[in-house]
Amino acid sequence: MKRNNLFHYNSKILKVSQLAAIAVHDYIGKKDEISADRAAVQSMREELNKLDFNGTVVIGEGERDKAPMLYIGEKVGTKKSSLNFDIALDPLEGTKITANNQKNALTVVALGNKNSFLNAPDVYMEKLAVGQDLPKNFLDLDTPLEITIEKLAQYRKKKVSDIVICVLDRPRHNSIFKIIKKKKCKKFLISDGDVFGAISTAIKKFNIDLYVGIGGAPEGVLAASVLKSLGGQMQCRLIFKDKIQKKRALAMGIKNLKKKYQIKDLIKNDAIFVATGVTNGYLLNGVKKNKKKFVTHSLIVTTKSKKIKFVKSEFKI
Ligand code: VTB
Repeated sequence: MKRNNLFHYNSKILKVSQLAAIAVHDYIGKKDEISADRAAVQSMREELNKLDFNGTVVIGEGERDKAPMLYIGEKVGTKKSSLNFDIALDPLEGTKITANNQKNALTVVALGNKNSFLNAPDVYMEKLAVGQDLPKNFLDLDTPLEITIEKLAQYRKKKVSDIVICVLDRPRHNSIFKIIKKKKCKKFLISDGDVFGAISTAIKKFNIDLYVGIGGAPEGVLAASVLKSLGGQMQCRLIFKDKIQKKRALAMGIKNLKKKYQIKDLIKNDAIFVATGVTNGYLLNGVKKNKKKFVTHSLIVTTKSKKIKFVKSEFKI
């Protein structure tokens, strides 16, 4: 198989995320997370099954017994092709945000050659992310955050008090908030949606220097595919709350449960990442509907293009 066959799927994968956002439109602000998520999942599954490849979901909607569709290991595509791809997806990144019509909900899909993505279990993950133009291996989860902030200020030629740090607004991050306060840095709080949080560090207009905190592991892998393409850095470590989660991870092939993952461990090969706005957000506008059409706002970034392309599309009703 030619390596670049993957990139023939750019527009097809884009459409999968656009149609999922359209499917969710009617559930925005309806206080029903489950139905919103289900609409995105069903649409993605239907559309992926129309594509001419053998796809395997490696990052998906949980385990087979818990999620009826798009579970880890599920086969998608027409399955009649000789092209084998892996798929990482978060059909609705921000179910709560969607249900409450808040900022930043996205539909997210990434497509990669076989074994491109770390097969991460659906557990929490410690994450650190920064943008471009920093020395190799800049991040280390075991370095005290104060020191990382000071080093970052030095390399960015900024005052420590001008360093902007994005964090998910959760009580589990209280120790991070204390450090941010002590160092007088600027906090960029997000209520949900840390795919955006991590990738924002590599998109100049947000002026975010560092993403730090604990979010979902699937979201970590998805963000890593963007950071790999844009030249950012990330370090992550899985967090297991009990023996059951550890056992599941071992069964999925994770050998070292304490491993600190770099981008190259999370994304091992070429990948395409697409996202479409569901609600208005920092990154993308949400899906809009009028009498005649839906209007979607998406982005696509690949390890080949190495830059973000924004796409606005119209779909007749
Ligand atoms: C994380 C984050 C996601 O939900 O999974 C978070 O990675 C869940 O965290 O981007 P809590 O369990 O603390 O709510 C998101 O913010 C949205 O899916």
